[in-house]
Amino acid sequence: MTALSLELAQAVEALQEDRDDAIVVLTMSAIAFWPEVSEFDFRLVGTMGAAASIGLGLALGVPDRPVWVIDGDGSLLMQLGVTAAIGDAAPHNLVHIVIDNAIYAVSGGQPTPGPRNWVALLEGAGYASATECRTTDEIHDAISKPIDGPQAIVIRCRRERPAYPSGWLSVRAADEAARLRRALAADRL
Ligand SMILES: Cc1ncc(C[n+]2csc(CCOP(=O)(O)OP(=O)(O)O)c2C)c(N)n1
Repeated sequence: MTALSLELAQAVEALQEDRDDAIVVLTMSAIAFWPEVSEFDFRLVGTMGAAASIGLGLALGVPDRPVWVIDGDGSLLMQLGVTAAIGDAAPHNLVHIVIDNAIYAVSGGQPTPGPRNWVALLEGAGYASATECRTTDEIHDAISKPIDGPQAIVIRCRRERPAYPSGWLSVRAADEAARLRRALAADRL
């Protein structure tokens, strides 16, 4: 098995290149390296594990747009039950992207108790498909597939704590929710 070489920032930049008209809920390190914030983004700082629940609600409420959740492996593990809820509700437009760097990077780099096989776990929860990516080409390839049922993309990154830009944590969930609500309301006029 080759060593993992993909940097988290590279993975996140590759994702933004392909976001098109998706609503994107992102949490943890992904927020720090998301190149440009759109009115259709919801950045969740803290509340570990809630990003996927918020994304599930959005996917059900806005069925005509793709909804992406960019999650951390540690965060998802904190509220793994949401995967069964996603499998059960089966929103056709949800893409659950798990950034698996095998650590809790934000809180200092402690190892996460990652599952042996994320793909099997997410398929077992009822996702229509689950794909593992280790390069930006694999990410573009996985994202370009038509969404049909909840889709999981697990991105295996280097196990390292990135150098965070200053001030990246100053994001308020209430502001994020208000901006996204305004954008969705304007979109429906
Ligand atoms: C319930 C709870 N426990 C612990 C924390 C402290 N904490 C904040 S961020 C974080 C790590 C998040 O890890 P992960 O989701 O894998 O994302 P990464 O930091 O690797 O980007 C932890 C443990 C928290 N916010 N909430």
